[in-house]
Amino acid sequence: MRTRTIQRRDGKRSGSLLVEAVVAAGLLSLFAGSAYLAANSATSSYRTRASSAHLVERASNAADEVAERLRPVDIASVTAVVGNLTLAEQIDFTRTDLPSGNPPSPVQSLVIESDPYDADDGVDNDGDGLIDELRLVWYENRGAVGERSLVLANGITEDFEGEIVGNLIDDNGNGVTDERGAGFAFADGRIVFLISVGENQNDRVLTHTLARTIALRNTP
Ligand SMILES: [Ca+2]
Ligand SMILES: [Ca+2]
Ligand SMILES: [Ca+2]
Ligand SMILES: [Ca+2]
Repeated sequence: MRTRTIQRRDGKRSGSLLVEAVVAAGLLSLFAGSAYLAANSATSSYRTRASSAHLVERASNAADEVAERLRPVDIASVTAVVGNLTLAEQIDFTRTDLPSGNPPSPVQSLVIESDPYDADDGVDNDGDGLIDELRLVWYENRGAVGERSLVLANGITEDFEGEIVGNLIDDNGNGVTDERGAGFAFADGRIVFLISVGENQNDRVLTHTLARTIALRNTP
């Protein structure tokens, strides 16, 4: 069973300023030298400690949903809201490929957020075997009139596979420190979507991790 450190969140989220920034500069430099990206230049699954076809499908479906929404997008329209100063846990973007004369494209967002049925308290509140799990949600006009949303993935592990969040150590050696269970990185005009999903099977928490590099509309 996966072991966890659960007394590590104190103040972390409240102290993590949501800094909106143009994507390329900071995160690109963060990931450019990463051995992780070097080993994952294309779609890949790796470090599967224990898995199942169902878990593989869940991770793959989530990546498909992200890729479908990002491929038509101009990278220049993407901004990242950096939640934990490692992987971006929210990206906002608009469509710029629509015919002229159309109304302005609404702002879309892809957000990694807490599962509303399992508060961030170190307890498995909903009894599904995962503690404080996350989910991936697509929004249109988030927080504004006419907001629409769709949950794209549930059961994202709180921490990325092999990582313990909050100890300032890159436990899994992927070049990123204290990353949570899913997020977005940027490299060479592409977006890298990373996700660890988990589920309880016979009182064992199985996990599967996937990284997918997505070329956007104007990626060279
Ligand atoms: Ca909880
Ligand atoms: Ca849970
Ligand atoms: Ca790491
Ligand atoms: Ca760590």
